[in-house]
Amino acid sequence: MARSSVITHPLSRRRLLKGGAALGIGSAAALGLRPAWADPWGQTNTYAKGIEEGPEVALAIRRESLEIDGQAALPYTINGESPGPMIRLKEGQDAVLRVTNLLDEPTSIHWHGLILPPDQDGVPGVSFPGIAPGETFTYRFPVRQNGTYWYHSHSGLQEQLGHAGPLIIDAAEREPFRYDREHVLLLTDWTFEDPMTVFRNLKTAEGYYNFQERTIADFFADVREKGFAATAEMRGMWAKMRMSSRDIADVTGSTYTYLLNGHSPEENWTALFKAGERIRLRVINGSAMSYFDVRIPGLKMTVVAADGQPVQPVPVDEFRIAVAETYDVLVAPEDDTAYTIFAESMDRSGYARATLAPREGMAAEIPERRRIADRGMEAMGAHDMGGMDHAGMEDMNDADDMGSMDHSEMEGMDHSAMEGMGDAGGREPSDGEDEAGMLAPGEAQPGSRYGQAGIGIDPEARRTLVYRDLKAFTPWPDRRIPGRELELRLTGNMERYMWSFDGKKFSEVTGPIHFEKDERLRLILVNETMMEHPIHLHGMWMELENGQGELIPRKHTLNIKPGERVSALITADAEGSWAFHCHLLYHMDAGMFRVVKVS
Ligand SMILES: [Cu+2]
Repeated sequence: MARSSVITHPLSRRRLLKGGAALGIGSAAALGLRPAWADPWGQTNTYAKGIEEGPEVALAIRRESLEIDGQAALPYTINGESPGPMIRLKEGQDAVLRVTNLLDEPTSIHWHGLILPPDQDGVPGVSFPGIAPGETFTYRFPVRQNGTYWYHSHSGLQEQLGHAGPLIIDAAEREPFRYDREHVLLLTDWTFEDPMTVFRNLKTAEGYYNFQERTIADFFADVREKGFAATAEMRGMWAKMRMSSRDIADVTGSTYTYLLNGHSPEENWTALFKAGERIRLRVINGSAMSYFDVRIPGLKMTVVAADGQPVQPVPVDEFRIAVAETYDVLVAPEDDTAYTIFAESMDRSGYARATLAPREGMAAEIPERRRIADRGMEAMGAHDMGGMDHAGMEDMNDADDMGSMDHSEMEGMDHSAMEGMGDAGGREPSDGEDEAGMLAPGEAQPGSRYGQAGIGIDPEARRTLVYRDLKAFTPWPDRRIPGRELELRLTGNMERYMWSFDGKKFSEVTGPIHFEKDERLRLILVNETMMEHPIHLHGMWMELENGQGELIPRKHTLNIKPGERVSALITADAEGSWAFHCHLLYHMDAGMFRVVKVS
């Protein structure tokens, strides 16, 4: 196997094949048969795969031949497109979504991030039986929110092969920001392999897609740098954990072609603008397994929403988007020039790319890819720090935080009030903390690293979004102090490719996780593995306790870094059964899945 190909350029082989494909597009254009995504202006340019306007939408699911990156492929399609069209709804509508299964296997659509009745959530075996071949299932629900979301299959591994699309909900009232034009940017990871083969490969050979193992040469380089004892100790530690220090992602660019709106980096989908406009980019990570670091060299991006919910503006140069998250950013290009939208996979094995340009056919420079990050002690965070609060230590260095104040002096005091997050309802300092031994609502858990973007990000290189930046505009309605804490460990065995909660795969658990109807609880997630996991709760928001007190952001998907301990507040107001899982597709399938029952 050509092991070096992933490190040099995963597309070099395909580039050779591209000539023919480019000709194909050219001749189609000559015949007036330009593909829809090539249409530069008008609505089709908002998103490359067309729009289905609500409130009534009909979707047909097929498996059919399409070209992806210029090669013959057999994706799942939604109304003939893969990934599927954008569904556009309005807040306040009653959505009617008719999904017809034209496959010879069951299917489903889950509306990711939407608050809706449990039988409309689209998870086979939890919300409904699924959609049988030949059947049409009609989803009906009131649209009670707005923002950038997405939809995808919740059946088997279908999502890996393009069974996903954007779901945009226009706000009933003015949003807290304005813009002149918008583009949807849907990131996916495509493979020409059968996803079942990918899964089998992961189960039979650890690191099958990971050709970035450290070599014996690296070992001696480490010895020179750190000395023999330290190096041997480090190596021993990795061996004991049956992990490689370079397992950043378990499926990589060696099989994946990273797509932006269904198009490969070489196809270079172009999002158009006029100089001086303010543009809203709705970025969705609809990947099965890939995190991306997104930036547009030459443009500042202002983050204005996370997971569909507005946040106070955060100007950044780059943001990491976990699988299943969405971010809305504003950019304001002043010049009549092209910019590269660059989404580098977290493991640096490849990238997705598009161009933001005033005219078609333009391109800007593609940035150099960063080196593969190494999961050293730093990346392991709280685990190695012997219970030390890494995040707390980091807070101290932050100018905008508490300056030189010592947190230990604040014992027993009301942190949220101290940090100017607003009132804490005038309650006594000891409230919550002493009686129940709990942190004040909104306080960051010891062991969290909300001030860090994560592995492979150099905070000195550019301003990168971190979870602690996310701040709501107003407090969320339920101000109750959580009545209890529920702790779940994220567990796994990389070598056997088993992923689980509390050491138990979904097939091994006897019943659902119980939330008491209408209770307010704190969910604590402790990542005991060496990988990031994007944890998704259906049916209810999770208010991420990122240290912003009353103004903590609410999310549907939380990225938990290796070794990290994070928490979220939940109002269990959605009676019924809901899926709760890691959104890495193969982790979910391997058992990192639970049912939450609210009753
Ligand atoms: Cu996972």
